[in-house]
Amino acid sequence: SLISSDRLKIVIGLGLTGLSCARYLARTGQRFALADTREVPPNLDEIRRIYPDVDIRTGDLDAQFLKQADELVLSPGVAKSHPAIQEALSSGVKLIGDIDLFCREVSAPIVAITGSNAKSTVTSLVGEMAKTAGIDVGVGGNLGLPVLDMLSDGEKALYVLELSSFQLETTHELRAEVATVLNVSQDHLDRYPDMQGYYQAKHRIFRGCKQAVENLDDALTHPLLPAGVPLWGYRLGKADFRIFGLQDVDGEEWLALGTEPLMPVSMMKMPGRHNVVNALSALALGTLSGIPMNAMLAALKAFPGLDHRCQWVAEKQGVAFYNDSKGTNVGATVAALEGLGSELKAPSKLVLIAGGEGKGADFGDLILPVKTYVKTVILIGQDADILKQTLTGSAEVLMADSMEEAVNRSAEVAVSGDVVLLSPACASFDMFKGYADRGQQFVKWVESL
Ligand code: UMA
Ligand code: ADP
Repeated sequence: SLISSDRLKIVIGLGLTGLSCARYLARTGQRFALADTREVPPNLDEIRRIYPDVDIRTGDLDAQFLKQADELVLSPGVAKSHPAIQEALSSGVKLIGDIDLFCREVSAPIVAITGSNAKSTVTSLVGEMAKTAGIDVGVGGNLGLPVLDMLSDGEKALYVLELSSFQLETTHELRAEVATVLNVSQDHLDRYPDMQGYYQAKHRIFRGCKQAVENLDDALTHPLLPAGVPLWGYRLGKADFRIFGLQDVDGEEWLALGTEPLMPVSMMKMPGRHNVVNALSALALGTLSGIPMNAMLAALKAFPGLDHRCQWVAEKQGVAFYNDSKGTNVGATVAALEGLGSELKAPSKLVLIAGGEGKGADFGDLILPVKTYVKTVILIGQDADILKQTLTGSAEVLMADSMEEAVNRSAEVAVSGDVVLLSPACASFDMFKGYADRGQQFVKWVESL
């Protein structure tokens, strides 16, 4: 039987991560069992067919079963506070995640990126910079490609990893070449009762790192490092020694490092001020991982940004429509409002489509940017009423029952020069399959205006 005196790993979760762990453990000849808290997790029959000799348990986790493991390999979607997991831990079982398994195997340098927002954008951009430089790079993690799946066809020269706080909670030995927390704002209050636990999970990214990057405009990104670990920074302000920032060159704004101008901001394709921040952080991370500057700047000029992140959709009668469906928390929507709003010329304003599942968040931080940049807010979804209470008095507030109605009303209230922005500050699962589905529906109705 699988349960013998040999070292045993129990992989908890049969999603993308759990299956990548199973593939890796099978490939490397390690003993493992599988568990999932759901009675019938997706693809269960197929998984049983692929691993006929593996013990697979479904339904509520059983502490006695888990205690037989040396290590539990926990998927990010399962909270480690689960009583059966806690009981196994107190009897001496170790808790790890797929990132630990990956780090044990890999000797190539790792660029490790976390934050409440902008992770996917910065991870993809650093990946593009490396590719432009001809570096054999693996780009994955929370972005969608589980890290262990990047090992199946041999080791790369460089890895750029997007890491969530859930993944970092179970990570012990990252030892990144360069690590960063991009920003910290409220999210996932369903898993973290307070900001402290969330902050601490994110800062685990710096454990054993060789170099680090901080966002000087967000004090919560500042790492506590052992003496001698180089710390670089960036800010939407003056560049300096080891600080990426901005510089005026003959009245034109340039990205800069120290006293050296690098490239005019206007040459970037990504829209909005917040993407200037993202460019600066990618330049800092790329520099510390040894990517040549000319390749980084070429990649930056070419990178249009990712779909559903302040993505330009269309212009209709002088009104531009932007899809920021990935704006799934308050911090993201604040960045999108300031990012696009600060580039508008008076009297033009934003029309904001927002709402959905608020995940228990406090929407108060939306008030100031809505007052400053928004003329009309159009609300959809489960928590529309809570948003309405918060934002009434800061802008005109309208309610809509569907994305179609929201888009149609936005087109009625916007005049030439205005910008319509979908940036919900909420999760999408009340009305849509996910943020991508929500964004696609927005695009569909905009195109049919
Ligand atoms: N689930 C159970 N019981 C289990 C296992 C999972 O109910 O035993 C549920 C979870 O609650 C969740 C779903 O199944 O609703 C998926 O969980 P999972 O841990 O199996 O997730 P994976 O499919 O492995 O995907 C994970 C990340 N998902 C989560 O962290 C929830 C993916 O990030 C990531 O791309 C993938 O690993 C590869 O690294 C997604 C995400 O939403 C995009 N991340 C959150 C975010 O970005 O805000 C953190
Ligand atoms: P993540 O992977 O962390 O969710 P994304 O790159 O997918 O990050 O961007 C998600 C959203 O975060 C975007 O749609 C935008 O609203 C917001 N955003 C982008 N850049 C920043 C930034 N520098 N600071 C705060 N929010 C940002």
